[in-house]
Amino acid sequence: MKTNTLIPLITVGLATLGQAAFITDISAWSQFGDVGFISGAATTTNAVSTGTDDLVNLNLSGNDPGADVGLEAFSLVDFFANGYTATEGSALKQTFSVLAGESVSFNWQFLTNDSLDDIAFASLDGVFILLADSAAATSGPAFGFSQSVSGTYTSAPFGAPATVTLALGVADTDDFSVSSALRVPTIVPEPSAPMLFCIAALFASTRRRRA
Ligand SMILES: [Ca+2]
Ligand SMILES: [Ca+2]
Repeated sequence: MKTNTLIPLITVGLATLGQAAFITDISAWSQFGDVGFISGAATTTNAVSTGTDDLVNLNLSGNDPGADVGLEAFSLVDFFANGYTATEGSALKQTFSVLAGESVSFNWQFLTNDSLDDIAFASLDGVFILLADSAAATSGPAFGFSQSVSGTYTSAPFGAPATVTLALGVADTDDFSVSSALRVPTIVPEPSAPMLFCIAALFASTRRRRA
């Protein structure tokens, strides 16, 4: 697992946050299964590389999604304990430091062709967060998928400095076929929060250190 030391970017808006870095650099994240991009956004799918999960090949990277046991170990979650029988999926994750008062916040978009069984999730220090399931994807076609739904996740502010691990993933449940994707395209402005940290800051700090 790659671990990056965060240079926190504290902001009252978006001006100092590196959206471009967030969108274009997934190399600083640990990856499990199929992780790539859709329209410039970090994206993970549950589509196998051979394309046999779907009528068209929706795999992004050439890497197959992993089995549920591996996905759980990577994402630090127990799907069954949270009501889901995950079969296979993919995820990306990052470990970083937060200061007291900071939150983790991101926009997400769930894309799916599966009307029944797929889920998009996050895991923050092993706490399972359901972002969306197939039934919630009622916003219509997007990026070649038949249904979609978008949202924003913002954690509660951390009460003390901490090192936290955030995973973002998508999984088939109950069966293996008909695929979905989770996009995390942008950071979220939280102008009312005095000590907001967005995950995009991580990418920005990584790129600055590499420069
Ligand atoms: Ca699949
Ligand atoms: Ca599925």
